[in-house]
Amino acid sequence: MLSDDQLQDLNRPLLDEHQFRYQYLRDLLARRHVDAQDVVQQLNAFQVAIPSWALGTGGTRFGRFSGGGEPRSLEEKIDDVALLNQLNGSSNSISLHIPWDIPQDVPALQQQLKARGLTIDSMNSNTFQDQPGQSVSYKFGSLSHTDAAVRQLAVEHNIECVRYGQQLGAGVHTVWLADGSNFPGQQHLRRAYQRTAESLASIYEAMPSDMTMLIEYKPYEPNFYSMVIPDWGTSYSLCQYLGKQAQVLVDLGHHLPNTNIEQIVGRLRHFGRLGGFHFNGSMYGDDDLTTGSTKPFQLFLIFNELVDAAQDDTVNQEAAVAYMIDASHNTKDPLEDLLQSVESILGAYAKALLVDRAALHEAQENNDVVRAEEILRDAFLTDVRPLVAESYRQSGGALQPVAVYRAARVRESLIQQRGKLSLSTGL
Ligand SMILES: [Mn+2]
Repeated sequence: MLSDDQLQDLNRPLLDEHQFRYQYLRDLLARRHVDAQDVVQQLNAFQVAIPSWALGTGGTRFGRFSGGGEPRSLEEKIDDVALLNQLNGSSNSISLHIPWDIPQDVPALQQQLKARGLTIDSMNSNTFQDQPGQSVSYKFGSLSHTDAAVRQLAVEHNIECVRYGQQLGAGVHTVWLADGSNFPGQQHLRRAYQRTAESLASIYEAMPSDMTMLIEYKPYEPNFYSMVIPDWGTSYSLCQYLGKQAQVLVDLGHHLPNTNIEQIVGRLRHFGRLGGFHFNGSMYGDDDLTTGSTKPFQLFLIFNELVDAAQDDTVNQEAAVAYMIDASHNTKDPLEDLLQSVESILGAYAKALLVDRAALHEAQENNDVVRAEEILRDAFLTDVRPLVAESYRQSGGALQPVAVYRAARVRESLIQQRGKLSLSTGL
């Protein structure tokens, strides 16, 4: 982390222009009867969890190009998230992946988290690859496998994740399955679903009453003919089968091209089954690009649904939505990418907060298509960067996190400490 003095020194040359731009936007919004400080406060409260696996360079099927200075241990991953949170005030939790992040010393880890002002957000199980010495293989599936011994191993692994989560205070256990088939006839489609439901029930029963199970879906990859949980409908049906503590997780990259994701979000909020998000950017599939880099309007429309539901008394507000980033990059400095991603998310949220909901409702009721669309476009096209920067400032962060990160030469010092070829993920 940077010292407070260092951060203030780096902010100082940026402050004058920031205040000019923020004042202008505040006056502009006041004319529309929007209180800028009110929006900034909601941004201040918004937190998005950082996944441990995004802190290092991700691999592809073809190669991996390390950027250097990557965290070598869970402790160093926590240090990196603490730095991100210091810069943007919006990343105060971390998602762990088991077995990549098995804690060696739980009390010491808890102490480190506390000292850094961080919490563990979610535990993520891994049955998409075999671990060294594993007794049976996940090659043909895990929770859905035809062999009861494989299913048992996968269930036990998930329960192990739940137990680590309990020790570390994680409120969420996330299940994403790679299970499926590559060829027609390979797998009995109904029976694979049934076996998965039963395996999930065994895990669900082992969860404490204050933990949420998030069930993530994905239409293809690594299996290309069928995935056992390919879509939100399947996730939703499994949640219905399991009970109230099961919720659907929407990963933005886990849809077929041109899917109307905002509509899925609206539906799941309506049913009280939207439990979490994995933010990333997608051009074609599970590309894991920077959030907001390719389809910023879609990201805004998703937040528009979330804000609309949050402000609607008829929508069940009980279930909390866990916001997480799920990405892994091959070309960018991972920390710069995460700062960009969080900034895009905050920007989309801020724009959604600017939508004139009463006017939009009226236009919708009157079937005024153009007016309704213009209301959304007006909010989307507002430059909200001063609101986001003000939120950073009020949280004690950097006015421009990426610029400050570079000016502080953070990567260079991490390379000095950790070396050029350090490795952090199991990907
Ligand atoms: Mn995901």
